[in-house]
Amino acid sequence: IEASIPEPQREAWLRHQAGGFKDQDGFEREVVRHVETTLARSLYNCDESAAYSATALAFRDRLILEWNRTQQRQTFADSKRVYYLSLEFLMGRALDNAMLNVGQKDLAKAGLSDLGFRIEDVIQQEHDAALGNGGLGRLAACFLDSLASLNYPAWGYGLRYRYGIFKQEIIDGYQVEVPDYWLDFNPWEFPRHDVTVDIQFYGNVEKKTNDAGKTVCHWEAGETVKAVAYDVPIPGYATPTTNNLRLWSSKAASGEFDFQKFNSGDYESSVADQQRAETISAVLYPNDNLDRGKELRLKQQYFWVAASLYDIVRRFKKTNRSWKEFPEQVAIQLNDTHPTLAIVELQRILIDLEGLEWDEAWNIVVNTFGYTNHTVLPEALEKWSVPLIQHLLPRHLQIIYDINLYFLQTVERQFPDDREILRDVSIIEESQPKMIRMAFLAIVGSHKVNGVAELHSDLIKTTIFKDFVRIFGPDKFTNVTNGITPRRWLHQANPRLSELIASKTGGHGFLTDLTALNKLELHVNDKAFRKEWAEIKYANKVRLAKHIKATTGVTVNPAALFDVQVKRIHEYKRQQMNIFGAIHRYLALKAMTPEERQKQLPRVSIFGGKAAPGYWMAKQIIHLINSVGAVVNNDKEIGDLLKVVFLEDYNVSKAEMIIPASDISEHISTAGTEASGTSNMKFVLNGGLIIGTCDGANIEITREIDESNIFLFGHLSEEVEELRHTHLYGEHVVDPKLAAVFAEIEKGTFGNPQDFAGMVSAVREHGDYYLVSDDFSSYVDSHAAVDEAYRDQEGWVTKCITSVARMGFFSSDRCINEYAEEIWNVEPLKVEA
Ligand code: Z2T
Repeated sequence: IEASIPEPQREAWLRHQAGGFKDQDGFEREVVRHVETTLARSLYNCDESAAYSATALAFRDRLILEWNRTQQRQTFADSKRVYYLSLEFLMGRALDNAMLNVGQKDLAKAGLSDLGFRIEDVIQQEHDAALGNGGLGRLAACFLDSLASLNYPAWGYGLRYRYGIFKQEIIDGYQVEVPDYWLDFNPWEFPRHDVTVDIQFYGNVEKKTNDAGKTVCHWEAGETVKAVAYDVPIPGYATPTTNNLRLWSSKAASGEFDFQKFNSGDYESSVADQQRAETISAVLYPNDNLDRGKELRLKQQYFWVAASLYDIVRRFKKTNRSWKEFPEQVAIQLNDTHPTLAIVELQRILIDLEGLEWDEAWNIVVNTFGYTNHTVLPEALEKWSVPLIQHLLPRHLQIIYDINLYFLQTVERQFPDDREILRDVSIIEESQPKMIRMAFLAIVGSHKVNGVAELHSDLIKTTIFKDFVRIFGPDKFTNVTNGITPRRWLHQANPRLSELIASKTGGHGFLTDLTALNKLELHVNDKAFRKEWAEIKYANKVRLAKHIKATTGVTVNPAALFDVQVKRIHEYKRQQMNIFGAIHRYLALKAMTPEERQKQLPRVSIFGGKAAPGYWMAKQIIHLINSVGAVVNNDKEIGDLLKVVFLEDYNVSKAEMIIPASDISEHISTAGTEASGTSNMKFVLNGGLIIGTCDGANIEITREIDESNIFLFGHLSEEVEELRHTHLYGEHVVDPKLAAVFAEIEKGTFGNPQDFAGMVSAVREHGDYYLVSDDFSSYVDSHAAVDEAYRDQEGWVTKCITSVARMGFFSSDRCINEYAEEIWNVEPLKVEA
């Protein structure tokens, strides 16, 4: 709008507007042009990597045109927008997704083949965009896909980390972390050097009188850092809508300290300042479900939040509306408490910079924000120390105190004789030092709070947030059960299955309305269909077997039952119980006669996942898995009957290969600890069954697919507290089968028992907080039931097809529509196809 082409010249402009390629020939021409000019190579030195780069650039050109049109259309329509604030976006690869979403993968496949390449190999060249830890970050990525596919005017806001989640290597059975420098060649981002925001830190606050004679607070910065926008286009599936993900990168603010020092000869310290500024967006914190309270992390949070809000407010101001209309134009969703400072920042903008009265400003703030909680684990609930906030963000601390004061005053009026509730719900915890409870601040500053699966949403209302339900009433709290995008997690990851489903359900409509999968139930007895279904699973297992051979050297039989647990390594997710179970199976096999052994079902126990670098117990679990594998996989007596493998560097693109190859996957968290889980949905959607506890979304999956199609075991969340109490204060007897496993570990069968002493003593001596012993025998029984069911191959296939047919509920499209209706009050922007 500021610098557009004058009317008379627009016609010429429009005549020359790039069109992107339209057919295979046009695509090939673009690829060759990019190889020869953009990449400065030729047909004599074009390898797969160059073919990838050129293909990506050709598709990027295409995306960019729709992206521009989408932004123009959304600006012109001037309707309410959604802003999804997330510190993590676990995007994975972009090329395959872009080709499928714009409907030109077949064309590209033919074009690349004509130029001498296999599209699968070209796709594999891309480095994952891994700006996230696990479920929370991948959920944000699925949401972006659904928002665009459903034509919602929506932006994601995040940080452009120079280093994403570390690359995991397994060396001598131990995890080693290698930095993930992913920006060498990234065609999917567009630097916007003209879109920058100065972000201030430290300094002090002064009271000043403004032009209207009112006293206002003025925050004098101690340090300023520049935020530079990098935009990533997000194409919707089968729609022209291409939304924007804006990632902020930190740079030294020019003119601040660098040039002064440079001129005075202090070059080195100028460079040091520059590097310090760039450190803010340098690295993703690699913790999943853990808060470590580091100052740099707080700087990241404020940097990102302040830049995003400045951007959002700037866009709103261009519409010349009155402030009270802000919540009718803007919905901001907080992905966990990481962006909670946005609440304080918006209040600061409104009262300090825009001159609104407190109450009017606060109304706007509360109506703008929604907060999603992703965990009840106490160690993951964010708290920031008051002295730290005082130092870094002095004005924000004052505002937080005021928010708390007004909040507690209303609570006091509501519950006049209850002293305890004031202490319990105070945003400030009266500890030494005082701490700010970010979840409480997020609740007070939002109009809706949601959990991510039914059990989880009930739990937050009855445990960690129960007092807030009394204060605000139950309607402020709601549930939105997580979902996954069927585009990536079925169509892209499992193309053959997607085609087979399309052939039986009347086309690819299920990709935009996943409930259409229910038509599959009509074909469950169709012989040819069942046969092809089984063949596809087998082919996916063959592909995984090749990967296992290539990366671990272990030969596995693709006809064996593939038993998969891939997710972040965490005690609450109980990979330790899984590996103890594998040891139990090994001991049982060893105790059998050769005749008995011959009757057993071969099994491959497959693990994958990263441990946070500072999580000692998680690393010990990885080491035990590898140590058990080293023994079992080389035991001649056992042969194919049991293999144990750990796949290194589990990430989104590996998930796309592993998940379609699973027969049974493990979702076995201690009841009440896994908020939802989302890989459980991906496995079932790909025709695998699950063994799991009554936790998170497993419960709703069971409700949808029927309990006859899932292997549930273990104690219920209501029982957990009492069991933990008994372990500590009553008598605690370790399950005898588990005791035998411990005895074997302590005999040294899997290497030095000292290496695994922590895992054993956590159960035996330290109260077994995660109830491994309590659930062990039902876990083992449940695995026996899995074996039994798998022997009946026909029955197994029936279970798988029936389950897939009933998974329609778990699309992230359903999930996003629920957010849009119940929390954001936004509507899709209709587009002509
Ligand atoms: C995370 O991945 C999750 C929760 C967190 O709480 C943090 C991280 Cl990094 C602070 C996961 C949950 O553990 C998982 O159950 C859930 O499915 C996922 O978020 C998405 O909601």
